[in-house]
Amino acid sequence: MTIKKILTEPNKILRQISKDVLSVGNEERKLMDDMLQTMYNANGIGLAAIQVGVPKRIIVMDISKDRNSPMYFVNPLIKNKDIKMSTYEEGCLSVPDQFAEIDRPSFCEVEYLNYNGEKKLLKAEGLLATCIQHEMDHLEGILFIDYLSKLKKNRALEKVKKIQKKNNEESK
Ligand code: K1U
Ligand code: ZN
Repeated sequence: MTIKKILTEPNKILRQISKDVLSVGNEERKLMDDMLQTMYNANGIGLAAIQVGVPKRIIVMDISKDRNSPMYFVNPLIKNKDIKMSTYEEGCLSVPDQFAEIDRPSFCEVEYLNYNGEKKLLKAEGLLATCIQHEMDHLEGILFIDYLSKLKKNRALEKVKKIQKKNNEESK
């Protein structure tokens, strides 16, 4: 398995709309394996394929404490969502070290294909619902900072650029 580079803001690739997967084969399963390793390595709870530069509608997640309950979503579709909203402090591996409270529907039902290409339905609430909606936004080129005011979004982006500059200087 390969640990891939996670793209960070600002990067136009992150703003692409990802394409449907026509069938779940070995290439997609290898991508899901690599994405999962990449996510675990970065201490994340979710990752969309576009974050490693692949514009396919594929997501991996693991919200368990012991990090041994991976979930794989191919071509996920929201079938139903609550009008009731929940607030969660979100982060994103593509917007390093920035966190903000974001409101999202507190419950959703998602239809998707699993690792073996079988059709499944997931009823999600709590962190699971928040995470799957955050990851599905990535498939549309949307980042959680897009929900913030212009001022807060620009502040977050400036901080990310500063961190990146510092990291680049340290690695020289
Ligand atoms: O980059 C990503 O899409 C992954 C992201 C997923 C996510 C976290 C929190 C709320 C919604 C979606 C992360 O894993 S950020 C990593 C992180 O620091 C974190 C981990 C667990 C809970 C909160 C943040
Ligand atoms: Zn994210």
